[in-house]
Amino acid sequence: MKLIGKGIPFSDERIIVLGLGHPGKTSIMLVFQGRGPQRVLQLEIPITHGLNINRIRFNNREIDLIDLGGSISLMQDWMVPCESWFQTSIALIYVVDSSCSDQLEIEKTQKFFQNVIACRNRVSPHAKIFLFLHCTDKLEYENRNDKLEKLESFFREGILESFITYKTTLMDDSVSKAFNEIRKQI
Ligand SMILES: Nc1nc2c(ncn2[C@@H]2O[C@H](COP(=O)(O)OP(=O)(O)O)[C@@H](O)[C@H]2O)c(=O)[nH]1
Ligand SMILES: [Mg+2]
Repeated sequence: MKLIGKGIPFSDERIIVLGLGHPGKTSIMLVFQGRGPQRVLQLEIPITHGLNINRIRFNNREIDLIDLGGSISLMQDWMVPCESWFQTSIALIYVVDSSCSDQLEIEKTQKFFQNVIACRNRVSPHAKIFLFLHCTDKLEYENRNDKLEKLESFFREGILESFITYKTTLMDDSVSKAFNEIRKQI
């Protein structure tokens, strides 16, 4: 049996949170744990090293929320995620900084999203997939919807599996709303 730390065993169910760079994975996890988004935005969040694991409880279930952020830099070939992370995962949340204007970075994270899905298909094909187009507040208001629609289409290119997209920001309650929806689906 694997241990979560201090001798506590891993839960049988896990949600994994992934995404390249610093799109807001840890912040989103803090909101999932019940912190107010505005408060989270004010925190000085240190860069995640290795794994960040938090146990959440709902509907009499105990679920490990695992932020794989820091592990990505430890991957030998970082474009191929380690399959063992996907074992017992019931959901996979992929986070993208929707305000990123560097096309190469966007292509890189889209490619990684595809690899993550391929990995999920091999190891935990029943895990639900959710894409968070995050930091929407950083997009110019005038062309925000256009930009988000284009980004979503780009992420859907070549993906046959169904997934749900949420457009989120810490500036409102969109992250907790998205999580309430996710809880109903897992
Ligand atoms: N403007 C804005 N900043 C955000 C939002 N979410 C996270 N951030 C900031 O983005 C930075 C990186 O967030 P963090 O959660 O550490 O990202 P991670 O590296 O993916 O875990 C931090 O300074 C956060 O305060 C958001 O919705 N809007
Ligand atoms: Mg982090």
